[in-house]
Amino acid sequence: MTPSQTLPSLTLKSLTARPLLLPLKRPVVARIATIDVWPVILLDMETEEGVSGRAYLEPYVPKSMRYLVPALHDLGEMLKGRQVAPVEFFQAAQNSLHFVGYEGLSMIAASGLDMVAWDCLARAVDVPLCVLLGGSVGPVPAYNSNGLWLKSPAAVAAEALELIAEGDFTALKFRMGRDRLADDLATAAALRDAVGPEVALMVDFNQGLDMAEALARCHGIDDLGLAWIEEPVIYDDFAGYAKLTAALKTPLQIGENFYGPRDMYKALEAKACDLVMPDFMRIGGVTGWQQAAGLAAAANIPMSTHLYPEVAAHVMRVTRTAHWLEWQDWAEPILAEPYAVVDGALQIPDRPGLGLEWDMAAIKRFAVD
Ligand code: SMN
Ligand code: MG
Repeated sequence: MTPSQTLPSLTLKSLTARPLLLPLKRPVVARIATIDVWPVILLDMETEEGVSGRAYLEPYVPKSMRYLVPALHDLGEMLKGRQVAPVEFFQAAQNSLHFVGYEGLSMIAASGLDMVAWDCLARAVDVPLCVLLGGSVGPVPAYNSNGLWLKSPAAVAAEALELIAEGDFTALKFRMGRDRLADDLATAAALRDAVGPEVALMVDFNQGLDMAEALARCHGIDDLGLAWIEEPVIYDDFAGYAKLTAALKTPLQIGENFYGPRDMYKALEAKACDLVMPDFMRIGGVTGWQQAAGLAAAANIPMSTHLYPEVAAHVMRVTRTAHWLEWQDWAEPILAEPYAVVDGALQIPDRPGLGLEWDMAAIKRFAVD
């Protein structure tokens, strides 16, 4: 049988990056920072053949958009006229910035380019991204990470019920790092009481502790039956993490600050964690994720996602050690058709690519210079 059509070859025409500031329904209140508006950079890739790609970045800090937007436009200019080949684009972007270091903002820009290029390619062949990657459309188990910041025990318990109701979730993440261990313990008790024994609970310290505090605090919560303890100390202290991992019964989770698969390799080599959860803007988009997923598979380490729930859903369908998808709805104000959550699982829509379409009126409303 001969194929009915040849694979389209796409030629990059332009990459446009548009900065937005979105309101957050539940502001982020962590030990190291408070965030009440959520920066989002919309990425639109156009090709000479008329196929376009869409993805976004969410770089936490509004002023970082002033550096990332020109960097993204520059990468688009650099690659203009070339065949859209995400793996090659990612490599070219990294190579072009290597002498200033491939981590930090360089990696975030390269990851954004990568995600939008993958979307473009999947749209060109008219299949959902997970299908292009060799998987199939289906549900992806998720935990709700929309809230449960550093509030009072009663407020956390009440909010937990709202969060479960957002999609019949069976897992939630809450934050710790209050002034005293007793306050964190009271919050955990109120939360468990509200949600019952079956809901899985993850805890995130958002890097808020030093090693001495972390030893005391993590031992103090080690008998609560938590699904994981995330980032108790500063993200790159792999020696400290190795010590905690060895000392604790509860699985230790890190990864949202791995800049590329090499960082994850170093963390695994140092036995710095039991679980990993790379973030798409830091691990290197879809391309970096795929490389990291190979490492996790070889090491038999469960792999969860961080932010970017739509990209996360697609790659989790082809991740050998897929664990939990972190669900947030923070980009939804600008999405025309957000993904649905059913029975605690994110549902991949049967649309080409990532299937993201912009709500143009909302984009106008939230645009910044
Ligand atoms: C987090 C995510 C987004 C903003 C601040 C903190 C957090 C997480 O570390 O894992 O969800
Ligand atoms: Mg975290």
